[in-house]
Amino acid sequence: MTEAEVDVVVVGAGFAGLYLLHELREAGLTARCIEAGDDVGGTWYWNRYPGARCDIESLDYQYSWDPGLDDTWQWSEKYAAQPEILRYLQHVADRHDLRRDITFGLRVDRARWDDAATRWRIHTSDGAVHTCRWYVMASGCLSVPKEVDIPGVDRFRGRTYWTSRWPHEGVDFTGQRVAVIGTGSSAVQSIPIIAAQAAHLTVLQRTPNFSVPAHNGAVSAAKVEAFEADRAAYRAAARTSSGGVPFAAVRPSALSVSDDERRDVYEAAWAKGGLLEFLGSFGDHLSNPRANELLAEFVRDKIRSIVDDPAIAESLCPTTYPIGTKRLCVDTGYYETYNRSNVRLVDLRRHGIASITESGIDLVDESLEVDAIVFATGFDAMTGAVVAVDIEGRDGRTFAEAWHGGPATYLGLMVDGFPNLFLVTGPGSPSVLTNMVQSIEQHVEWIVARIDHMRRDGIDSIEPTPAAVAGWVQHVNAYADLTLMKDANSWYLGANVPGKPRVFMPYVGGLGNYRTICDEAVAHDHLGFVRRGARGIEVNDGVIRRAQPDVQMMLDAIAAFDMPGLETLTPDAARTMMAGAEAMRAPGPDVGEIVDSTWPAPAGPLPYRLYRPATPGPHPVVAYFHGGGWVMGGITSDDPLCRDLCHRAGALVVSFGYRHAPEAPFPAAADDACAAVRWLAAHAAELGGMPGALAVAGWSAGGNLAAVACQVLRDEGASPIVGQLLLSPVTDSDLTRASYRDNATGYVLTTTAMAWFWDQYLPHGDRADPRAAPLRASSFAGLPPAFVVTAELDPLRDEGAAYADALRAAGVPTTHLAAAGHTHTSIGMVDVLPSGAPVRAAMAEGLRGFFDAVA
Ligand code: NA7
Repeated sequence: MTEAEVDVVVVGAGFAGLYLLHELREAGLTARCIEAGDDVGGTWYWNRYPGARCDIESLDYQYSWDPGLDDTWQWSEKYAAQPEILRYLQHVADRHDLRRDITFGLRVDRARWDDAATRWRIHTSDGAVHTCRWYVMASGCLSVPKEVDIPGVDRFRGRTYWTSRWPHEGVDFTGQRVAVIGTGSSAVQSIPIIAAQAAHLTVLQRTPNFSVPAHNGAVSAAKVEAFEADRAAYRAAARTSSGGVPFAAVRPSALSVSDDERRDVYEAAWAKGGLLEFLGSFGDHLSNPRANELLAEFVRDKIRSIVDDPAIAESLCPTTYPIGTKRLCVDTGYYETYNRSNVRLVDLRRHGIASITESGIDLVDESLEVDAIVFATGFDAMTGAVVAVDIEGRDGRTFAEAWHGGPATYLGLMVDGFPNLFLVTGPGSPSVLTNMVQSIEQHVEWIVARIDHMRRDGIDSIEPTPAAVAGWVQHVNAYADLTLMKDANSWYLGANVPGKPRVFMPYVGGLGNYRTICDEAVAHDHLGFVRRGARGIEVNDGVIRRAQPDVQMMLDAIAAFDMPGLETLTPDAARTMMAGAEAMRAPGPDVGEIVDSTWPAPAGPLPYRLYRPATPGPHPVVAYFHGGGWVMGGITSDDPLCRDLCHRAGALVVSFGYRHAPEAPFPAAADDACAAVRWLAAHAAELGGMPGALAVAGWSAGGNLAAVACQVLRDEGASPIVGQLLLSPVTDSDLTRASYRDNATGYVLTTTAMAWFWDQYLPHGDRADPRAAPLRASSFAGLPPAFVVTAELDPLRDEGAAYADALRAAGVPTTHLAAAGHTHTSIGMVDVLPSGAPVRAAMAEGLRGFFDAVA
């Protein structure tokens, strides 16, 4: 057995492996690249089927790291075909003399981490062992074909072909009867060419795909002009873009324009061709089901207009998933092919495959005789090539164990327990949702910079912490949840491979955003990583993106305004600022009726706003108290939230005005809140409420007032309150809890603003009075059942949790919902931040629970 030592072993000599070799060499490191194929190319080495071409325009789908390369290469087509892309990669390998560091025709079978030696030992198919400090899997997202899950493949006496393993010498189908199984991108590209050659072609389709025309031809003059005007700026724009391709910025909603305008935009995008332009023709195709359906129906109409036979056209129309949630195909004459007399479409949803036979394919109701079968059945995508290697990390941990419930990575780049092992375009990175070449370049540069840093700073090993991985997995999922991407049984989800865990693998947050996050992790002293070496063990545990993705976008937008802190304003100026923000927000759902009136508060009449459900009454009743730190706000300041609660809980919500500090300091607001509940209990029936079914609810300072009202009315005896819903409530005047430090700044409500609110509300008196700080109550027994919501990124988080604990300890039935990744304000941002909707649904469920218990 031979044993060779290099600094880095790289698996795969495609776009990623070649660039890695170059960068490692530039950094003065030794590297060995191991490649199963007989030459460079990766995906473009293997996928040689007829018609194989890239669905990203050639000018974008090329390296940007070697500007001189651009002068030595000219693409012949807008979308380059596989042979040309392969020639390009061969040209790059020649230009930089990369082949001398590559061993071809070899596979990596096993990889073992030797902790004592801080080395990987890589076992290859020739029996050799390569020892290295760093091990990089640049093995591709679509490189392991999916196993064929149809019985009888071995019995077939004709020829079988896989699009992903096409014979190098090509295939001549002249005079043959051919069957193609599958209708993904590979099939959509190859079917028109096979149909033109074969005597007869049968396409076996299980799920139709959406496809848009490529309109291939010469590279567009406009594109060349944009690139040549300033090459560096063009590439820089690609690097920070969402999809890795320079693209016009934010587009409006498809629902914001008239039908005619929308049709014009769609027609123009169809005439131009290409998937990014088409899907991106409006901004909300992948997030709003109604917008998506408009685009989907446009394509279906195109299919109906192209395909002569209406029944075949309907079979080709996808109806079971949103457009764009499976990779949108880009074709040349695909739908037209079904007008040929030698082509037949078999819809497997109606005539399933029973088995493959000696002479063809048995459907459940028919036998097809064919000479050749083409499997265009896809890949074990994104994880297949990684788990194909038997990898054992620290303490014998295997990838199979680490990814038991689905792939889990930090930034798509590293996995806990596998030191110095890097993935290129791994699950959890933008990869296949972007221009792969740009994503690859970002990964390669980040990885080589880490290796360089380790070498310079005497660090032997680096790996992510389990918390960093868990946090990233949660972030990737939360982002996907904001889109429609999980609504299709796609290979992005692993849904095409039987038994594979359903986890949405690519990061939908976009390349530019992702690049910022990767750089931020490094800039924050390698947040989420453990580094071991000469300086000892450095653990910087943490989660890089704690906020929900939409909450983070909101925080970024707010930060851009650079608004003054509340504590720097007068109360009136603070009120004006809050009112200004209210004017810009979405209104929230419709309710049956809204009535504004007044109620007789202790110091004179105050306003209330009543929200009545659209359903027939009488309804259970909620006395609601708005937020605003006892200083700001009013009966309409939580309007969207009140509408939402009314709509979801089917309850009559009455938002009460109460006196504000500093003009009316403590206990004015508390007294008003208690009086409001007593008044509502007495007048519920007249307002259309259900007697005996009254809950209190409130957000922030309003949550404080709701909690206080429960205590005061309990102490009065015979309280009418059947439940309390407290959203991020103020429960204590102690501002030293951990959440006041963790979330002191950066999440809208700051610790200093909270101190300022207390100074307005209770400037001189006793802040330990339970009517101000209900957590200081001497007893919590006998209080109404509670539903307490706390937000992770809120200074008030810990006092809300403490209140829930105190209630529970006193035997009060209590639900505590700790909303991950939310701030003090985000849960109430109805129709603005989708991630708050599940929390509000749970709150409404909580209210229903209070009422059901007394029904
Ligand atoms: P895809 O997109 O995964 O397509 C595979 C196709 O094969 C798809 O239509 C599948 O139908 C079909 N398929 C898979 N197994 C079967 C069986 N057992 N019976 C019938 N049909 C089957 O792979 P491609 O190679 O076309 O494209 C992969 C990516 O490469 C593409 O997205 C681009 O990014 C480039 P199903 O949808 O599962 O019903």
